[in-house]
Amino acid sequence: MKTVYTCFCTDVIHEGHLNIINEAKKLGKVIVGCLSDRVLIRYNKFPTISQEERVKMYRSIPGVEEVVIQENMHYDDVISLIHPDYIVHGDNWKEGPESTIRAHVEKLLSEYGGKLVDIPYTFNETVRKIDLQLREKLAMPEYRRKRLRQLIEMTPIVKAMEAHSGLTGLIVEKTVVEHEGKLDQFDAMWISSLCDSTAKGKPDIELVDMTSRFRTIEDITEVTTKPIIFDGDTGGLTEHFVYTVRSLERMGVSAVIIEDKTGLKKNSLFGTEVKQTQATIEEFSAKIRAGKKAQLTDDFMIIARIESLILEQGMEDALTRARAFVEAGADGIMIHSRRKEPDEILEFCDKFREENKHTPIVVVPSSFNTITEEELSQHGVNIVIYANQLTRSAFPAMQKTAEDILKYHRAKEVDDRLMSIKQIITLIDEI
Ligand code: SPV
Ligand code: MG
Repeated sequence: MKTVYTCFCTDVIHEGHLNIINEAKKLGKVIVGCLSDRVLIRYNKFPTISQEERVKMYRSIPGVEEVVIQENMHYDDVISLIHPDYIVHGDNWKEGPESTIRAHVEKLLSEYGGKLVDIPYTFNETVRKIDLQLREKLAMPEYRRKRLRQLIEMTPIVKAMEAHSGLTGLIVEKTVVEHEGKLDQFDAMWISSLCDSTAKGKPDIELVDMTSRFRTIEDITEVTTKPIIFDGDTGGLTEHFVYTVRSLERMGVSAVIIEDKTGLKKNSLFGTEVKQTQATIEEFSAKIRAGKKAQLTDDFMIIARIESLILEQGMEDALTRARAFVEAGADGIMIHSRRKEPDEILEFCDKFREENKHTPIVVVPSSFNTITEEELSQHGVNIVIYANQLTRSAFPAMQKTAEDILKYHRAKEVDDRLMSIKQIITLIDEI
C-alpha cells in the first residue's frame, strides 16, 4: 500500500478539503499533517480552535488513517519520518509566497522518487462564505481581545506594526512575505499616539482626544482581525483612565500601554531636549491599580511604560519602577530608550528577567534599530513594536509626488512610481 501525505491548516473542513482527501485515498493510505499553531500564525490566519481540536477534526474525516503534527513550514521532517509516496495539495500554492514551499517539497520528493500531486483548488460561493465567516469571527471583540495573550504564549516574539487608518491596518493585516524560504507576517497592530496625531496634522501631546483616537480604532477594527495594542500616552487622569479601559475592552483592544509621565506629555524621542516630568512611583502605581480594578475581562492587558532611560534617570530607577508597577498589577512592562545602541535596553531586560521570569517585556526599537527580533527574544523580550515606520515611509513618498506635480505641471512624471488604482482596490475587501 502506498502512503499519501497532505498538510492542513484549516479550522473548518469544507468540500475542498474533502475533495483532497478523496483524491488522496485513490492513491493509498492517507496521513494528514496538522500544521502546528506556532507555524500556522506565521503562515496563515490565526487559529480559532486549538491544535488538539484541529487534530481531532482531521482524524474524524472518513478516509484519514492518521494525523501527525507538522512542526515546520517546510516538509523536511515529515518527509523523513513518513517517506510518503505522494504528497497531495491544492494547486493554489503554485502561486504567491507559498510557491517556494511547494518547490522545496518537489525537490525533496525527487530525491527518492516521490510524487507531488496538485489538486485543482475548490473555490465556490460556499467556500468563500466559510472563509468570510472565519474572518468575521476573528474580528469579533471577544476573539480579538484575547489574541495578544495567546500570541505571547505561542510565539517567541510578537511583532506589532503601527497602524493609524483603515488602509494602514489592511497593510499590517495582509502583508505576507516569503524570504529565504520562510513566510512571515505581523502579529498585531500598534495604534501609536505619534502616528495617529501626525495623520491628523497635530503634535503628539495628548491633544488628539480619546473620542478621536477611538474613531481611529474603529476604522481599523472594521477592516482587520489582528489584535490591537493601544498607545494610551499617560492614561490621562486616573478618574478618566478607568473609563478608557472599559471602552478599549469593549472595542476588542488587547492592551493599553501607559507611560509614567505627568503634565504635558511630549514624544519620548525628544528625550531631555524638552521639558517632561516623570510621574512618581506612587502616583503611577495608583493609576495602574485603578485600571486593573475597572477592567472587566481577563484578556485585557495594562502595560506600564517606563521612561527612566529616556529621561536619564538611570537603570536602577527603571528597575525599581518595573518592580513597583508589576506589584501594582501591570500585565507587562515596556522599556524605552532613544540611544542608537541597544545596550541599555538589553541590560534592563537581562536584569529584569533575573528577578522576573514571566511578566511580558515590550520594546520599541525606533532608535536602536540594528537589533534583530531574535536577539531581543534571547534577552527575554516578548513584544516588539515597529512604532512609526509606515508613517515615515509614506510621508516622503507623498511629499515628493506633490513636489514633482508642481514642478512638471502634470502627473505623468510621477506615475511610474505609483500603485495603480486597480492594485489599491484589491487590498480592500468586498462583502
Ligand atoms: C508612539 O509611537 O507614539 C510612541 C513610541 O509612543 S515613541 O514615539 O517611540 O515614543
Ligand atoms: Mg506615543
